[in-house]
Amino acid sequence: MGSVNSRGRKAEAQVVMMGLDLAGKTTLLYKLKGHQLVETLPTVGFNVEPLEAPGHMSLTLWDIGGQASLRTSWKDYLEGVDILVYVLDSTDEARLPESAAELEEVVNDPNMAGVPFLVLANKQEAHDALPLLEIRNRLSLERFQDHCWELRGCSALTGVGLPEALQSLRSLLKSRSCLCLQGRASGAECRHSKRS
Ligand code: G3D
Repeated sequence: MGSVNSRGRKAEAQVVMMGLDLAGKTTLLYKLKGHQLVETLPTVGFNVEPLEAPGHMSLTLWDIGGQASLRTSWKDYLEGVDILVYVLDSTDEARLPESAAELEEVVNDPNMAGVPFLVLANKQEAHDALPLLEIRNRLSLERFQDHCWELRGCSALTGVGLPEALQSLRSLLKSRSCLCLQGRASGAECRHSKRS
């Protein structure tokens, strides 16, 4: 994965989106692309789209199918990844433990060493969405001390939170090359930056 420009730096950041099926990954991908809402079908394999994001950020977004039968191949998409976006359905309390277990498995993959990740708690506009703080606690995000990460709420349906999610992507991508400072915030955003 990845292409290199004349300065020897990656011209496009490779962004892999994972999460359980029905979390809203495909909806998110096409909303970010500025498309009208599309009727989604379960992703068999992956969807991939280039995205020019604000701040001259060129991304290649990989939306990887999240059905249980496809999750064994998730690790195949992690080689050369620049950042992981892990999407979860904030209304699916029943599958939160399953989602947390899959996140742990992915983050602990050797290809994820030093790779930051962004957790997007999707469907936040729904009346039964779990609050961000509760999601942070239920995912035990604090245990991922060896990675820079952020948690953000969003709605792929309405687009609320997506500009902020892109900002997080930008700062997490920068964190790969910069000295990180320890920092946390609560409310709309939770963040952990690895101490180098
Ligand atoms: P996936 O790619 O992670 O499997 P999809 O998920 O993008 O296919 O979305 C699964 C379902 O969740 C879709 O509903 C989609 O419309 C819905 N969805 C996606 N994002 C949001 C959101 O932010 N809010 C709400 N309320 N729903 C969302 P259907 O009914 O087509 O299965």
